[in-house]
Amino acid sequence: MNKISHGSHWGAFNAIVENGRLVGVEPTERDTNPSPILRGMPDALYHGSRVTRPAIRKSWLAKGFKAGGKDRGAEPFVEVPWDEALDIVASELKRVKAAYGNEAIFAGSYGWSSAGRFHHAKTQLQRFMGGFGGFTNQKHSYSLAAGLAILPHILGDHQTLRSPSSWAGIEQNTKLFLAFGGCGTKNAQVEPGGSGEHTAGPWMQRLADAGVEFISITPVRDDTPALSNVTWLPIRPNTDVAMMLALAHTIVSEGLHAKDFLAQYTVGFSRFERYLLGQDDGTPKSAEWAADITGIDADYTRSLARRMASTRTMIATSYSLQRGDHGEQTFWMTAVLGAIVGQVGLPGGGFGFGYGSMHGQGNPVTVFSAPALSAGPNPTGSFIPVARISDMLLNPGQPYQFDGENRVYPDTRMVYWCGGNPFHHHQDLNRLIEAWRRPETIIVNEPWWTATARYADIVLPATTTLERNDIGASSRDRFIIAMKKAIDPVGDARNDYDIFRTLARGLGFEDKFTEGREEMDWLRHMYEVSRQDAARVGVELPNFDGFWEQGYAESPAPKTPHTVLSKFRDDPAASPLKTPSGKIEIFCDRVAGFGYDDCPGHPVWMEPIEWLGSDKAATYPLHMISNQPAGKLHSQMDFAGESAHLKINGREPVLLNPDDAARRGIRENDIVRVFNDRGATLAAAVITDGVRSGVIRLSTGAWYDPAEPGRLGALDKHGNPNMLTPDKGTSKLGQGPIAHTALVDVERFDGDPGEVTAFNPPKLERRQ
Ligand SMILES: Nc1nc2c(c(=O)[nH]1)N[C@H]1C(S)=C(S)[C@@H](COP(=O)(O)OP(=O)(O)OC[C@H]3O[C@@H](n4cnc5c(=O)[nH]c(N)nc54)[C@H](O)[C@@H]3O)O[C@H]1N2
Ligand SMILES: Nc1nc2c(c(=O)[nH]1)N[C@H]1C(S)=C(S)[C@@H](COP(=O)(O)OP(=O)(O)OC[C@H]3O[C@@H](n4cnc5c(=O)[nH]c(N)nc54)[C@H](O)[C@@H]3O)O[C@H]1N2
Ligand SMILES: [Mo]
Repeated sequence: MNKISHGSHWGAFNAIVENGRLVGVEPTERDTNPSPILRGMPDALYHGSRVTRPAIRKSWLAKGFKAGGKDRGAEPFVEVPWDEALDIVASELKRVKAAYGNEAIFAGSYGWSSAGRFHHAKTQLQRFMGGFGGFTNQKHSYSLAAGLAILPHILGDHQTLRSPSSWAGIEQNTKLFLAFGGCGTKNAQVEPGGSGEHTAGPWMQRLADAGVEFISITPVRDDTPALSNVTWLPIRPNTDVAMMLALAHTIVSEGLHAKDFLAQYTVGFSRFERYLLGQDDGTPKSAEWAADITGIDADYTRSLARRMASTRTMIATSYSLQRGDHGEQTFWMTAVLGAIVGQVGLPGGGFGFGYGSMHGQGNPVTVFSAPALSAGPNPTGSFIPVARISDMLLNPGQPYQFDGENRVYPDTRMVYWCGGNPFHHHQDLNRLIEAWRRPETIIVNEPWWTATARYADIVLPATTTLERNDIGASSRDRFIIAMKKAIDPVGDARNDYDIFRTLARGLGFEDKFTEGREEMDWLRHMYEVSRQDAARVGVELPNFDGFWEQGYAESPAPKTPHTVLSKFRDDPAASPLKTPSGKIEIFCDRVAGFGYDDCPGHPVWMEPIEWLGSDKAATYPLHMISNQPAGKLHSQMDFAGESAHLKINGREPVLLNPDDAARRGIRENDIVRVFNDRGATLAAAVITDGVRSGVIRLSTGAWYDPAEPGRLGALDKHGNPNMLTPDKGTSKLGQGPIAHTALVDVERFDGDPGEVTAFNPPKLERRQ
């Protein structure tokens, strides 16, 4: 038996290997709070849904791109040898490039793939495509599109988001912690580059022990752990800006606002104040005004506001709030509320984003660059905002607006996805399926037969992280993890690096792609670059061999807590923000100058396209929250371990309030149909007073499992919430996804739900 050091998005661990087979996984000794996601790995590795050989959709193999896209997802695949598959891919690449140019190749390939920084699938694809002359990319992320777009305008950059004040400073200073969207610990067990130990759970306990009081403002109780000192405020979804305005209104109208701070560190308060007090529109944004919108008692809001003004308060907003319609406003208003309270830049005060959303949030930031592979330049410069994929495919050549620019969608002929799952992550999957029929050729590298693979033309089997050597690292984690190869590739799977290297060889740019390095040369190179950078700031890391031997490298925790914007507070002239004014832009001329009706010059409450206060609620009276799943990362390993364990008779659980269930005659564990005019899905009812009435929670990640594969509008059998979510941008500014904005209804399903078949591979034929 061998124990082999490895790492994942859900933490570092040891792979236990016997006779070349993975037989178990165990968390490292260091990790006092391991993630439940880990235990699915052995099952997932050898699962029947692995792609084991290159496969081509039957009619595409016969007719090439002339096969057309309407039967994607419905046809069998034919397995072919690697050489043949790669020759076909190379000639398709050449054909599309020659006929339509590199912009016609969409390789944005959004997705998390694995924690390893070298075999990072999307980066490998984009390095390859860059060498091939370029592609159309995606900008920003599904996680944070609206927030990433708005913050540079109002705060100059992303530092308040990427490195919010550390837990240590909160423990020592904060009295009141306002958690919009809650402050959960399960989401915070996950990090793009992995982590050496899980810190958020232990930190939350320490904060509770230190007497920090949490106000958890969210429709779902378990968004914040059940610690002492937690008050749950079950707000109506997507109304947080109204609540924040009401808090600001009380503070300002009672003269409790930080007038000196506002004068010295911000611009535009007086314009905003007119709006807040209703001096132009006749509507003061008072606690009473907000109560009708949010469902939160006005007296409570007022007393909370007074406490915020008189005690050290952290105003924390989770990522989730900006994944709703007008999501930009939630982050902007968070910063404005923080400025009004006036504790920005003080330890434990001000505002922060994403505590409880991601492992790194609140962790100390390393002062050197973590090992990483660069994708290099994209010669075309072409991109779309991350979540506008269906819009792009459906509307080639059409204009759209984005962050002050007038842009045009490219004409996409080929899609290449490597390391992501749009049939998991994108909203309104029926619309995606329609859009997905348009390109001539779709190529996917995948370890598993996800819906994205099944709806492709050419599927190349990729290894998983345990089948290769890699390095896991993040700038917000003290550990660099050696991810050592534990087993040989499953089936005929190949590393993405090797797939692209072979393609690059055929296309004449292998040396440019590999830079003459093999896998271990790359790891050594990436590590050494980082080690030298660390040495420059006085952090001594072991050399590569020492690191690899030990299985990890550790850098010391900083002695003093980090407080975001403290330099700006200490000396705003010497350390101005990178905004035009150098200050926090409460009113932003640049944003106002864009003239967008859905993102004006200061934060405002705007009704989302769907919410419990809208007319549409008469037809679809329940607001669906589709949060991140507890048992898995997105769609990964949905069929294994904790994720499988949390399903009810194989279907995804949907949380319903007892009143909403009783009104519909729904009992515990009933199969229910969740539906609206975009689609429908089957899930299993869990009845709990832990969700606000009028709200349901169906976590993301259940693999799309159509009752009639390939048919538009087919019923999904398995609980995928993206059957129901709207595919619209947050605003013209951010164009981010709005997954947390969706009205639905639920009914008991008495028909034949059919078997869950998502995890069976498609029909595979062997070559005649
Ligand atoms: N309704 C709703 N939808 C959402 C969200 C929501 O809150 N609600 N959240 C959104 C957010 S924040 C995100 S980040 C996205 C996540 O969306 P994704 O990142 O697309 O989701 P994953 O399931 O992690 O997809 C990664 C894919 O990469 C594959 N993979 C793993 N390792 C490798 C490898 O080495 N090589 C290759 N080629 N492939 C590999 C996995 O099998 C998997 O299919 O979802 C978004 N979608
Ligand atoms: N276990 C696990 N952890 C993960 C992931 C995973 O897939 N699995 N994914 C990771 C990724 S990629 C990301 S981006 C982060 C995302 O981190 P977040 O965006 O913070 O996560 P969510 O789970 O979407 O939402 C958190 C909670 O916000 C609440 N919420 C939703 N809408 C509203 C609203 O309008 N108002 C209020 N007040 N609350 C609302 C919901 O009740 C929800 O449970 O999580 C990361 N962590
Ligand atoms: Mo995300």
